[in-house]
Amino acid sequence: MNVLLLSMPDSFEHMPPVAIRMPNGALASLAGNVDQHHRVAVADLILVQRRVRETVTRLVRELNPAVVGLSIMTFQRRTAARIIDLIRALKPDVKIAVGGYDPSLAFEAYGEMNVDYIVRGEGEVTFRELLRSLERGSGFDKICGLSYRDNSNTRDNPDSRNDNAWVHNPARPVHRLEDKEEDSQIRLPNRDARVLKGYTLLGRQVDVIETSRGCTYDCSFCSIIEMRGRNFHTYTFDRVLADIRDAREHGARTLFLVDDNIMLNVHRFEALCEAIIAAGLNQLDYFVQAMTSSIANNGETLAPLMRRAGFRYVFLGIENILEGDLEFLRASAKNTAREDGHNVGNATLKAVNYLHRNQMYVVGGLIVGNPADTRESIEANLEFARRYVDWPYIQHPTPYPRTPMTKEFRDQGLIQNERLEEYDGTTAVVRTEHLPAEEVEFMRWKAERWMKTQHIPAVLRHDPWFVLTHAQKMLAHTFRGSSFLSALGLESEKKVFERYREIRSAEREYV
Ligand code: B12
Ligand code: SF4
Repeated sequence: MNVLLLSMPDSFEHMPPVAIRMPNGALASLAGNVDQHHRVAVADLILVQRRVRETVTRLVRELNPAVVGLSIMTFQRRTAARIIDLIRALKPDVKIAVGGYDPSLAFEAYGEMNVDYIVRGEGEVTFRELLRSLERGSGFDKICGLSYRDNSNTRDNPDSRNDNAWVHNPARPVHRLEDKEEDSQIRLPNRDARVLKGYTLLGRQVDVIETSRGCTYDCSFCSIIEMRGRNFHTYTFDRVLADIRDAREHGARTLFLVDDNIMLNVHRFEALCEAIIAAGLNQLDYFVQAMTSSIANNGETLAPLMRRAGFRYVFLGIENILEGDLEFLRASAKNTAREDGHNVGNATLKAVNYLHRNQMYVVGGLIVGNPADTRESIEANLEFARRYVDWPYIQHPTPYPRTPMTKEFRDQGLIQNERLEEYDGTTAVVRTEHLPAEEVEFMRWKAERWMKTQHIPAVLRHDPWFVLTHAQKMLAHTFRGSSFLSALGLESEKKVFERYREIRSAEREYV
């Protein structure tokens, strides 16, 4: 069977496509896990952000897929709907499957779209079984994690239009990852299936790898708990190293570890660093996401080891520097430093220091605009970012489907914007008890643009050619909305912000 897998073109403020275009890890993993005789093509539409319609049209015509699968986040739902309509118009009888966080957690919304199957939760085994059933015509009722339309009414009675009755099979238990049985294993991703080129992270070819899945924390803003429950499963080091080698053989020089929370088991992570060094794979640059507590509490040995293994950027889930906000975000525990078995306060500064002392850069993940936030509390977080982080990754709390936070915001009547395509993390869609959403976003936007420029010298040292050839475009992206007049101080920042929002709104029309 010919299968086309697509990830959406929508990007957000902190991932400017001029510098960052990463592959979607889920699709290559799905491609590696269907039965070998299928012909699968993976297209990450971020690589053709301004040519989506032409590219999808060309791929559907060239590949003539029997099944098309789309991977979708919530802020990409509108684009996904447009792409689905386009595919249907090009090939009315094609079977369309959707998966990823948004279809899994907001499956009702997809029930109303022109799709045939919703894959909820982990997809490798479900999708493999779906293709088998389609090939054999054997029905879908045994496939855990699958939602499908029950057309029996339409079959029995051709006049009936009741073809919208969705059947939601029971959830699929999360995969243990270490399974040895051939049919239940998750095999390596199939990177050969990718049909578009141009992946990059600051000028170096980038790929993603996974070493584990899951998390046992329950931060209120995170979708993970509802997606897969609180658990943590790991791949063997042999598999991880094979995956790294495969990514390198496919040209990658930078690897992004997409684990939900790799730092849950620090000893394992240290052993993984050792294994990377022993295998001589530490010449690659690694990006990883980390909890501040793990780095603060183990930094003495962990940070030097990470550096030797090739880790260069660490995305720290600081979330907020104020205790009240951390409580709202349910993120206090993962940000607490411990000494001699006792809690000794916020772990952030300690973690930042360990990373800096070991020549690693801190991508500072902060969330501002929580219900109790005032101008002063937001400014305190922005000031922290100015002083201590190398690359700011500041977001606003966003009510994604089925997170605990979403319920709280709804109960408090703080959600100001229901346009999901703006739920990209850097558009404030909820107000605080004291400030409207626009004001929160304006404060962040104004501060963050300048913070980003401070990191240019560090990138210049590492990738001079990239900076020399792309600096102008990157600055133009960071300062979108600015004008000659605003540079001279003859136009207010608010005016520039309005223009930036208009540009951003036009950018979102990908299809
Ligand atoms: C790594 C990661 C990133 C990386 C992305 C790197 C990359 N190119 O893949 C970075 C840091 C860049 C990133 C950015 C963003 N991310 Co992010 N990210 C994650 C994270 C940690 C892991 C995702 C991952 O790759 N997992 C590994 C793969 C294999 O698993 P998977 O994606 O779940 O896919 C499986 C299933 O979902 C399913 N599946 C997926 N697609 C499909 C398609 C089909 C057809 C089928 C059948 C099945 C299927 O099968 C897959 C295999 O089992 C998650 C979750 C978390 N713990 O926070 C958040 C998460 C996915 N991100 C999220 C968000 C919101 C974003 C941002 C918008 C803002 C932000 N928070 O930073 C940006 C947008 C990026 C952009 N396009 O511009 C949200 C999505 C919420 C939602 N409801 O949409 C999550 C869930 C975090 C959260 N807030 O809860 N992210
Ligand atoms: S620690 Fe990270 S992955 Fe775990 S619940 Fe919190 S935000 Fe989600």
